[in-house]
Amino acid sequence: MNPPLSDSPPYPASDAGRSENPGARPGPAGLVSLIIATYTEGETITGMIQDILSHVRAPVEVIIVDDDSPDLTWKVVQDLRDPRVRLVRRTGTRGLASAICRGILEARGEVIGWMDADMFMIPPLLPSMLASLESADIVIASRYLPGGGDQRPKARVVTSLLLNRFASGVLGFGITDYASSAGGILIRRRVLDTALPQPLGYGEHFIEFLYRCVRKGVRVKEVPYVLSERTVGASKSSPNPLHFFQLGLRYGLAVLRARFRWID
Ligand SMILES: Nc1nc2c(ncn2[C@@H]2O[C@H](COP(=O)(O)OP(=O)(O)O)[C@@H](O)[C@H]2O)c(=O)[nH]1
Ligand SMILES: [Mg+2]
Repeated sequence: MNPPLSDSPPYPASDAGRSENPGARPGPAGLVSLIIATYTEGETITGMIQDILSHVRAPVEVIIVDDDSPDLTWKVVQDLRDPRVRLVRRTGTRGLASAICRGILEARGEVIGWMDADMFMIPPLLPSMLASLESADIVIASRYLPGGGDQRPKARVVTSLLLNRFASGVLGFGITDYASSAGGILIRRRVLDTALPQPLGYGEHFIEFLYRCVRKGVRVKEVPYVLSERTVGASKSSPNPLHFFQLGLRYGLAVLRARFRWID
């Protein structure tokens, strides 16, 4: 049984945004750190980085965490030679969640976000997501609010919808798109003083990260977005139906684990 919510210490409601624990190398005031984990994203990454840099007015650092992609994604990023873009090239390991966590270790911003390399619909939303952070600690993009949508192939749309309905029913707190915790999310840095994502698996453990945050009183806001299918590159989560099914199962189990695991 989880402890009742009233036992949770009140979450700091100040709008200052700055963590009291800014990290070893704090960045300039107002810095926004945006993390993209990549594996074989040579065709998408340049456009994605350019879109981010053109839409975000605040000082920004884009952190790419590439797992030594055979298509040399890391070299594409390196060749941009843009001081706002930082590259972490990991060798001998793979994994979306651990790559995002590695990016969080690098991040110097007061605001930290992560998104997929093929989520081209997110950069134009960043200004309004950042504005929403003024009255929230976490902002996530949601497909299931009025104005949102999912334009991918039907099997993926239905699986995601069922999974998110399940997560919303089991975990609650009015969050409609728990799965966006793995991509399409901005957090204030100080949220990391309250909960940390686990560097395990694909995106499933981020659901628990988000749930732990809301249980501890972190204010979460959702903004609608329309997810479309990637037009270049290949999906890593659904190379075949069996893999996709297994992943769906892992997400379902992660929801139950999040709900019933004792938290600190
Ligand atoms: N660093 C790293 N990134 C990964 C890995 N697997 C997937 N990604 C990235 O995770 C994001 C989501 O992957 P994607 O193929 O779009 O999966 P889908 O949207 O679930 O079909 C993309 O930015 C991928 O490049 C991995 O093993 N390592
Ligand atoms: Mg994708």
